[in-house]
Amino acid sequence: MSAKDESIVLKRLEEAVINGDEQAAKAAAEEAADIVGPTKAINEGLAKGMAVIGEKFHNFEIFLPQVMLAADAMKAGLEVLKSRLSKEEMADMRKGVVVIGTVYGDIHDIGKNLVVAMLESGGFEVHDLGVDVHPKKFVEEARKVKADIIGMSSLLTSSLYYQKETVALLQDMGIREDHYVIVGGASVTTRWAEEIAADGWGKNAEDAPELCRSLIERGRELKKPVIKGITSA
Ligand code: B1M
Repeated sequence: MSAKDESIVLKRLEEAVINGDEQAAKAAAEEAADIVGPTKAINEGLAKGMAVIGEKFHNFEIFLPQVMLAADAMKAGLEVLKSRLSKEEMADMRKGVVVIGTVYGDIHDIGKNLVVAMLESGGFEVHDLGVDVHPKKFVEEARKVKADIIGMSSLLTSSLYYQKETVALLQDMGIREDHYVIVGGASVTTRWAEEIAADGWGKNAEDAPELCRSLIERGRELKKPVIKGITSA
């Protein structure tokens, strides 16, 4: 296969995501897996498309329904490509393990689902617990899958408390150091993240992979938790 064929098929994947076209994403993924291999197809096709979408959404050039269609197309392509990865490639791809959900009492999941899509396209193994997730469930699942990061989304001011409760539970169990905690969602501020001693705060879905990557890469050398909203002050 020529370099031209490779760039054509990668572009096709990228555009399928940008256009939110699931069928095109699946077809391009099948083709790309044979031509460039699944890893390159994920990193230089699907993820690139999702990055473009994130940027456009951030700049108000597109609206939420387009982002969600793109996320669905990305997932469809990812399913095909993941099935073609070898065990070694799977391990190489894995940037980290994230357990994520919307907190107890809150059923808003649109933003959380976008964060999940961004993290998956960024190479993270994501365990999505859905909505209305009790602190105990976050902690149990994080221990079970040996998560690097627990991510909690909250849209309701009345449910914010459960982010705090989850951090407190980790502390009470003596396992606070085992998992980074990141928080996000419309009701979450940097001040709140600091108050509950979270390790990070994500303002936007597109920030989430960078936030998780930076936490994992900097590892436990951090003497104290660092609160950072990547695109905000
Ligand atoms: Co409700 N709702 N809602 N709602 N709803 C809000 C949140 C509200 C602000 C509306 C308002 O009053 N102006 C208000 C909350 C007020 C407050 O507490 N401060 C509210 C309320 C009060 C309620 C009910 C109580 C209403 C009622 O029944 N009386 C009820 C609560 C139900 C419950 O949860 N128990 C309710 C119900 C619903 C619907 C079911 C109808 C629906 C949710 C559908 C669904 O999610 N499947 C809904 C919706 C759609 C909204 C609004 C209109 C939109 C939320 C949304 O999806 N935004 C919302 C008003 C608003 O925000 N303008 C509202 C788009 C989404 C992409 O943004 O979720 O912020 P967001 O996610 C962003 C970032 O925050 C970030 O990335 C995303 C993309 O950039 N992010 C993270 C999110 N999670 C992250 C996690 C991270 C990192 C980044 O790391 C872990």
